[in-house]
Amino acid sequence: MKKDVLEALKNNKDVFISGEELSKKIGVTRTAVWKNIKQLKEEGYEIESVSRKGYRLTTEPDTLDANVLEIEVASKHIGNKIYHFESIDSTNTIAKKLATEGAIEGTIIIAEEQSGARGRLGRNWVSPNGTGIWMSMILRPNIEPMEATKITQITAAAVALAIKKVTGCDVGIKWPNDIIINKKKVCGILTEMSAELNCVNYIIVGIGINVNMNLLDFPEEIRPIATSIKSCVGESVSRKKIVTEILHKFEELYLDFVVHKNIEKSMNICKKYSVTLGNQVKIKNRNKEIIAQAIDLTEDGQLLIKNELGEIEKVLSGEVSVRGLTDY
Ligand code: BTX
Repeated sequence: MKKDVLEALKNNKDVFISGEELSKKIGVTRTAVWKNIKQLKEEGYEIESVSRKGYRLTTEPDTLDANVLEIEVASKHIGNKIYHFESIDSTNTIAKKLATEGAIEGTIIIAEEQSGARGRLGRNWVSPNGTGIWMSMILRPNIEPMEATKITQITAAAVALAIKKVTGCDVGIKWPNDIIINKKKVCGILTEMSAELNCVNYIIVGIGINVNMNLLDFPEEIRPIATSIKSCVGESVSRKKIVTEILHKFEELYLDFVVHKNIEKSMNICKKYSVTLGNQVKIKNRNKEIIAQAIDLTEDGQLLIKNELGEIEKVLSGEVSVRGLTDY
């Protein structure tokens, strides 16, 4: 019911809506309306109440509350169900649990803070309270397990476009899973999968974005390699707007891939924003380390490199540093 009251207020932003109108619209008593307004105010919404005129929403907090996000995203597919947590260990872990219990494709798990967030290969991901976007998406694409790398590329394309659109920041995609600003990491993507030999049960895509942190909010050891959107823009930015834009862009690119089997649009975005292509890269894979020239991305989301012997090789995954273009 709180969601209905909020939705009615948001749809009438900056104009008054009477308690009576609200109660009729939502089908509850005026006392119930009043109670919900009180609760919304406690959550940080600024709602003006004037007798004989009613209520008017003036300012919204930058919360990632599920009710608000569901209204904003208004999605048919990605974001059709949103779970919001104040503090959890990892949105990917919760997403896996929900996926195992049957959660539908498009379900989003988002948290204000993570205490045990994961990066690739068991590394950790710093996720302080209220300043970032820490979220996971549950997907159930009808694809071969080998194709999961494409999902990471689709996500990178969606995140890069969304950050660019909402903030105007100059973003780059460092293959395969980082978004960078000013040579530093602003976002990491972690794709995890449950699959049989030739079919995918579900894919969890975890997205971590540093939005409103100051440099000193990062632990000392990652300060040289991490940045935030706030550091780029110079002021705090609405996390809600970024999340909404990511989910819209992702839905468009993802459906293009799973419904129309078209990955070209996403790969073109990845190529356009790539900071990897055309540069000399160092690739660490297990115990091997090679220096090579990054020349292209394949339709499968793999990196094509030319090694020191002039041979062309495909790289499926690995730790990549781009010489001179990223600080890590
Ligand atoms: P990655 O393995 O590519 O990057 C992890 C490395 O990045 C760390 O070892 C550290 O050096 C650095 N790092 C850690 N935290 C940050 C940060 N906040 N900003 C910049 N650099 C950092 C990248 O893995 C994938 C990260 C995915 C995180 C999301 S958050 C939502 C979801 N839940 C979850 O547990 N993981 C994902």
